Formats: sequence, C-alpha cells, structure tokens
Amino acid sequence: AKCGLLVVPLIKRKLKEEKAFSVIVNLLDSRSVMGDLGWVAYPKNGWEEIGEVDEDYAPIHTYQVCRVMEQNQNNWLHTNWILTEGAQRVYIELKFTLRDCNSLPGGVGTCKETFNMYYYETDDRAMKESRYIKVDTIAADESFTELDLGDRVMKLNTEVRDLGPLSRKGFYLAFQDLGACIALVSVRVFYKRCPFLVKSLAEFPDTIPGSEASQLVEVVGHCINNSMPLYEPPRMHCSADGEWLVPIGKCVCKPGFEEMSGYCQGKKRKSPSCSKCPPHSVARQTGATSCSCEDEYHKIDSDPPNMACTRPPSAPRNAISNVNETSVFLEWSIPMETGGRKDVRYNILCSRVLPDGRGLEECGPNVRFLPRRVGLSNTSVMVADLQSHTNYSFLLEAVNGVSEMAKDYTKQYVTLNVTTNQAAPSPVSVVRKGYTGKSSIGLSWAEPDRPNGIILEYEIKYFEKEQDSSYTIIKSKETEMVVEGLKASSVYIFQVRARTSAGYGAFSRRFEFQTSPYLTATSERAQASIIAVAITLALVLLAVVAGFLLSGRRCGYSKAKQDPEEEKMHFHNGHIKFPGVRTYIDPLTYEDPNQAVHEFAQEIDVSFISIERIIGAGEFGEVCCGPLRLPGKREIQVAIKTLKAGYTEQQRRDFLWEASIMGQFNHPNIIRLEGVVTKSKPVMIITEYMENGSLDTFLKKNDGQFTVIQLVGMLRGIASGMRYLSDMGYVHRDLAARNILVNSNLVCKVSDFGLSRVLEDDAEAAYTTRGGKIPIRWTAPEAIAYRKFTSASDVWSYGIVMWEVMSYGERPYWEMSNQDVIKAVEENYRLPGPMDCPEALYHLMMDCWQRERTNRPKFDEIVCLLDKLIRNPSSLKKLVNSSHRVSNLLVEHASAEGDCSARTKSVGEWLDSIKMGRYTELFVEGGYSSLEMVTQMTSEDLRRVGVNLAGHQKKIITSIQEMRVHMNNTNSPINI
Ligand code: ACK
Repeated sequence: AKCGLLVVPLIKRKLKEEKAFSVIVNLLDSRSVMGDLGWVAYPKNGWEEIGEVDEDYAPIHTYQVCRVMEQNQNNWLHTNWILTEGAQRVYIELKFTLRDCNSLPGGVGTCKETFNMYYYETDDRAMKESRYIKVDTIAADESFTELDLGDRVMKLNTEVRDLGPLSRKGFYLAFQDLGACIALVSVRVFYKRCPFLVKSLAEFPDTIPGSEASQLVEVVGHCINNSMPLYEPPRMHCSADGEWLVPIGKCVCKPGFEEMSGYCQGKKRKSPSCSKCPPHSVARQTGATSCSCEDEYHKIDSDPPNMACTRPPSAPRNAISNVNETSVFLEWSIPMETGGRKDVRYNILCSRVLPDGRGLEECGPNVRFLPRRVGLSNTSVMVADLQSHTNYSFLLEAVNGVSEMAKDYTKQYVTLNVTTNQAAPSPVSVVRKGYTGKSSIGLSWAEPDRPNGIILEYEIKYFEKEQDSSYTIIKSKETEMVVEGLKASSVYIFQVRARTSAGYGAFSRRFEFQTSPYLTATSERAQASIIAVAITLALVLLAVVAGFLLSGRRCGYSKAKQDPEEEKMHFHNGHIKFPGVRTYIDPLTYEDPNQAVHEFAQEIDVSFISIERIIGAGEFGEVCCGPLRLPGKREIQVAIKTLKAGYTEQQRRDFLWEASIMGQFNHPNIIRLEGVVTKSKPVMIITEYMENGSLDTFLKKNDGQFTVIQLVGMLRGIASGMRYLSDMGYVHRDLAARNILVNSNLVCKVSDFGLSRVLEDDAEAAYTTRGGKIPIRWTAPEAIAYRKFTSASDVWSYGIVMWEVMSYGERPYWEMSNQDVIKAVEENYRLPGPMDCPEALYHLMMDCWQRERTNRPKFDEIVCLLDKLIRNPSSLKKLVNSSHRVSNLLVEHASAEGDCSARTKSVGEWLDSIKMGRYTELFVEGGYSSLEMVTQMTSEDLRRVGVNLAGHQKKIITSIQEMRVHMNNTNSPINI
C-alpha cells in the first residue's frame, strides 16, 4: 500500500491563448504626419503640395501634378527615407485621383493616364536618383472627368503594391509623372508581422515574415512553464501575410501537472489513504508512499498513480508495402503487445540499399513522409520522392511512453524491403529567360529535382500568349536553348518537360516572356554583351550599337573589304567585342604546362571511371568509353582518351595540351571536357561521349538517309560551334568532317584541339614546302602558302565540311593528288556542287572558298543564313544546276562552269562517281556497258538489273537525267 501524494505548486504565470491574426505595422502614413512631410519634388514646377486640412484641422498631405498639355514631362517626387525595421517585404498603399485624358479640352495629345512608382534601397540617407528601380506603372481603376468634378464626385483609387526582398536598413520611394493629371492623396507603407502567440501550450515569439510572398518562416516554440514537448519541439510557420500556419507538434504538461485553461497547473493534493499497488508494481516496504515497478516495467511521471506499470510494445505486425512509381505506402497492424499503454506510436527508419552489397545509406532529407516520419499514431505512412528503380529497406518500430526508460530493452521492429518502380522525371521547376531579341528568346532551366533516370532530352512547348490552340514543340539535349522565329514585341508562354527512358515528366508551370521590340538579329547578340558592361560605358556603347545598326548590317553577309586586324579589335565576326568577353588563352603562355592543365581541367579520381570498351585508336593511345560516376552527380557515359605507357615528358605535355584548350570552351557544339586523370596511370582525358562517332564515317555509313533539313541542321551546329571558337579568338586549323563528332540526336560538335593536331595527328596533313604539316584539301590557299591561319581560313575549311556533308562523306577532290589540288585551287577551280545539293548551300560553299579571305562570310553570318534556310525550307528546293556538278569535274570559281574536254567515261567510273559502284557488275550483266545505253534506261530497267532500294534508284535516275541534259546541251559524250 502507498499513502499520500506530493503537493505541486500552483502555476504563477497567466498566459492567454491568442488568435493568429497578423499585425500591421505602418512605416509611413502620410495622413498621420502632422507637420511638414519633407518630400522633394524635382523639377520644382512639377509635383506640388496642396495644403489642405481635414475636419479636425489635421493636415492632409496631397501632392498633385497636371502638366498634361506640355511635351516631355518628367516630374519626380521623392519621399524621405523610410526605415524598414527589419521587414524584408513591405506593402505600399496609394490613394489617388487621376483625370481622364478624353475629358481634357484640346484632346489627348500629350496627356498620360498613368504614373510610375520607384524605390531605392540604402543603408543610410544618401540618395542617388540613378539607382532607382521601378516597382510598377500605376493606372487608375477610375479616372474622373470634368463632369465628375462638377458633381464633386471624387473617384479615389486605392492601389497596393508589395516590395521585396529588401535587405537594407531603409529605402526611398519616388513617383514619376510623365504628363498625367494626378492628385496623390495618401501614401501608406506598412509590413505585416506574425504576433506573439501561445498555442498547444507553446509560446511563439512575435516574428517578421520572410522576403518572398510564398515563403513560410519556421519558428520553434518554447513550451510554457511546467510543460514539455511531446515527441518533438512544437513548430509553427509565419506566412508573408503575417499569419501563423501549419502547426506541428505540441507541448504537454509535465508529470504532476494538468492542463487547465491553457496552462499547466499542479494537481490537487488528495487526502492520504492506503490503496493496493497497481498491476506490475510493488510496495518495497510497508507504509510506502509510492509503489515501485517490477523488473522490465516502468512508469512515467505523467502516468496517474493508480495506473499499472507498463513496458515497451512489441513490433508492429502484418507490415505490407504498396509501391507506386517512386512512392511507397506502408501499412501495418498494431503490435500484439502494447505494453499496457495506450500511447503507442510508430517511427520509420528509411535506408537505401547500396549496390554490390555495399550496405545501407540513410534516405536523407529529400524523402518525404506523410504525415510524418516519427511519432505516427496511425498505422500507415506514405513515403514519397524516393529514387526510381532503387532498393529500400524500411524499419518500422513501435514505441510508447516508457520506451525511452527501457534502455536495456531491445527495440522491437519489423523490416520491409521494397524496390521502387520506373518513374517519369519530376517537373522542371524554374525556366529562366536569357538574352532576348526581336525574334528570339534564350531560355535556361535546371534539371528536375528528381530526374528518376538519365535525362535523354527536354521538350520546350511554346505559343503566343492567348493563342494556345496552336503551339510549337522543340527539343533540346541541353538545359538551355535559344527559341527563334518569334514575333517581335510579343508575349510567349513557355513550358519545359524532361524525358527519361520512363517517358515524359509533367510540363513545368507556364512562364511568360516577351520578345524585344526593335533590335535586329545581328545586334541581339551584341545586346547580350551590352548587359555585361559597366553602366558608365552604357552611353558610349549605345552610340556604337546605334552606328552598327545604322550601317545596315543584317542577316546575310556583305563582301565589303575590312582590314582583318582592325576587325579583331572592334568587331569580331560582326559582333562588338567588349572588354570582359572571354577569350581563349594559349596554354603556351604558361611557363609550366601542368599549371595550364589544372587551371582549365578538373582532376578526376580514376575510381569514378569504368572503362567498358575500346572505341578507336588515337595518336597517343586507345580511345575507350564507359560510365563516369562523380559523387553527387548522375552517371554519364564518357569517352576516355588514354596516353599509352612509355611516353616521354614531351608526349605527356602534348597529350594534355588538348585538355588545356578544350577546358576553356563551353558550348553545345564544342565537345565538352569532363576532366583529366593525371595523378594515376594511364593519364587520361575524359570528354562527353558521342554515340555516332566522327561525322565522316557516320555520313558514309548512312549514305542518302537524311533529309536536307537534317543535313542543314548538322551544318548549322558546326557553324555555331565555330562561331563560338572564333568569338573566343581560337583558330582551329583542322576543321574537317573527321574532326566533328555526332551524338545520338544528330548534334554535331567540333573536336580535336591541341598541338598534336597541327603536327602529327592528322593522317590528312602533308608537309608543305615551308615545313609545317597541313591538311591540304581542307586548308585555305593563304594558309598553305604562308601559314596565314585565321578564322577566315577556318571558314574555307567549313566550306569543305559543307561539301563533305552534302555529299555524304565523299573525299574532297576525290583521288586528286595534293599537288594537283593546290594547283587547281590556285587556278581558281573549285569543287562542284554535290548531287542533290540545294543551290543556296552551294553558293555559300563557293563564298567560303573566295580567294580573298576578307570576302569570305563570317561564322555568325553563316549561322544566320543557315537559320534562314531552315526557317524557310522552300529556299532549299532549288538544286544545283547539273552543269555545275556533272561527274567529278572541278568548277571554275568565277564562272561556275565546268571544263568539258577529256576522255569518255565508263559505266563503272560513272557509278563510282555517284557512289553506286556496287552495281557495276549488275549493269554490265544486264547489257548496259556504255553510258549511251545507260542514258536510255527507265526505272523499270533499273529494277530489272537489280537496283531495288528506292533511294539508290532515285540517285541513279537523277544522274541519268542529268547526263541526258548534258548530252543535249553539249552534243558530246560524257566526259571525265
Ligand atoms: O569515328 P569514330 O567512331 O569516332 O572513331 C574515332 C576514335 O574514337 C578515335 O578518335 C572516336 N571518338 C573520339 N572521341 C570520341 C567521343 N568523345 N565520343 C565518341 N567517340 C569518340 C572517334
């Protein structure tokens, strides 16, 4: 038996549970200022204060301006310095009247019906007008007419704007009038606070909301006297509107106290009397004042004295899981043994099973538990935002009020192993606008929070605002792109979604961006640079841009001569080059080449790379591929160039030279360097993996398989990469289809940088009379003759790449010797237009092969022209005139006419020249042994001899038709 209880002191403090309404704190209220407001008007004859008083003779500070009939009004009214008191978001309430322009005598000529509000943040009172940032243009809901005035009906408008995030001690407001008739009757600036609050026995302090309108500031409450947290400290969230939201957790009265009217009060003393010890407890001696629990049984202070001693519960039972993509619903039954208590709760421990038996890893904060992870009173939980295709282990544990006391008690739990499913990626959360032009908008976005796999591509859906019945979808492999072909001055809606092998995720929410109203295509890119320069340069630069625009430069290219050196200084490839634009740094400028490598290339630990297979042989060693798993990043496939064993120090330097160059570039059409391995052997260069290998081999393998638009798309990519390189001041010197890599989306990227390329690497390179090794067929005459390598000589090579692409990997100048090529080019002969090549493209090639290098187009002009052709595919319909490309003659550059004096061609040679040599035997067997006979052939005859592929039939028939035309024109046999 036990006798009596302790008396608990009464609670002294009185607390009141308050309502969670916001508190509004005025920082400025022009109506409540008794004396002078002290606002400054500039110019003096603009805004003026009207001294009025209300019925209590308190001043009403009204400012008005009404210079509606005068041109070029710019009237400013500055408030005095308004302290924020720590608020990060404030509200501005304006009360004003505005006159309807239509009601003014003499019409609406210069009259405006809006005014602008600005602000400027500062830590002290110093004010700089130029730093003002616009808040909004304010228009009236109600404007008044003369008639209204006559009736004395004042139509007072109230507009409220919010401002934030604010980070300084205070700010100024300013009102700019550009010629309206306004009376600003009152300005009130205020912010909202979440007031001191007592809820669920916890106190929450008076709190200032966060800076963002959607932000919730989490505040941890303090349990009031004689109370303690239940499971976890109580929390509330202060919203931007100054309201307390989302209560989590609570406090409960400590043992010996009970909750009464929101406070914890001591329990009343009972008159001492003897009673039986409750179950699982014993009195250690006769007349004891309390009972002690039996072994393994416990009691907590808040348990009533007559309650039995209790013990922790057994494990939850019948646990099951239900997987839905990357969410898991877990459900269980209450334990067999609750330990004699009613306060059984459940906790979940989530672990990810690491591959290859490497153990378990805790799930981390990104996984969500609904309603929560610990202290669950229901027997189910939803676990969301897990990774897709991943094994997880969930440990469910039951606890009760005495679990904490049973230290030596082995916790009872049950484990559930679950594998999540494939799931589409989560939506892209933010889409940002980059540089904006008249017809284009640059977009960028971040990878979805949960990609749930490797992102294969993004889809960008866009349409003109309020025209959503017709929209366009474009795809991008990167997280940025420039959307082109838009209307000037128009608002567009953009949405982005990601695709993995599991399919498309949901589209992002809608983002609204507007194209700019006036800049030309060429100056769009200049505009991007302008933003980057200091404001002090703005006027000077604007003048330069204006001059640039006035010179009438548009898409297409002028052939006017410019001094190339001067061009580099002021205009680079048609762009204005401003100080601060990144340029290529020659690794030679580093005394220690290793320093250059580590400046531009990230060192990768070899343990993050697995070599899976060899894909080719490079000059320094094998080229392999395999996955790269950098910690915290998703796995990607990479190409691995290795430096073979036994290298000299010079070879190591030459090998890594390429990385020092590649590491300086960042462009979707330049092969991306992931990093280098130099701290272990073999030394490696790691780049992105390009599934389709080099462009020349890829085109040969897929002869005739692409549409013209696809081919032009590839050329556009290469030109864009080259534009970037020339903007950086880098001259490639070996631009050729063999040095372009192609990925699975047909994106072409320029590769092969570095020292080796110019020296040994390229099998095409031949020694010139001046000593250097040069890939003759791709190189401009001035570079062969006197090593004048410039972006203009890269343009010549680009023309050859165009020819390679349009002829599906044909060798330029076929089997002519290097000496004959030099001679022919010197004599002004050029490659003929490839078969089925659009005339517009052939003209561009011929322009790239202008002898005078300053007459060649610049890379940005090439990109611009190709864009135009892609946008207008009918411009690609007209194919090169057959006389420009009959057989494999060279075309005289000036006249674009062929030379037709030579020997008669055989059927085999003709078929070879159109890359259909494989059918020679069939033609001869079919009785077509001369070209005269061939010119009589029909499609039916072709099928009969065994040409069954439609593409090949088309190619041969087109060539036969050209031969017929040629024979009619020249009245002579087909020549070589
Ligand atoms: O024509 P290919 O398949 O493409 O054979 C050559 C080979 O390695 C030797 O250079 C291939 N290669 C080089 N870099 C890459 C890369 N980043 N991705 C895929 N293949 C590559 C090239």
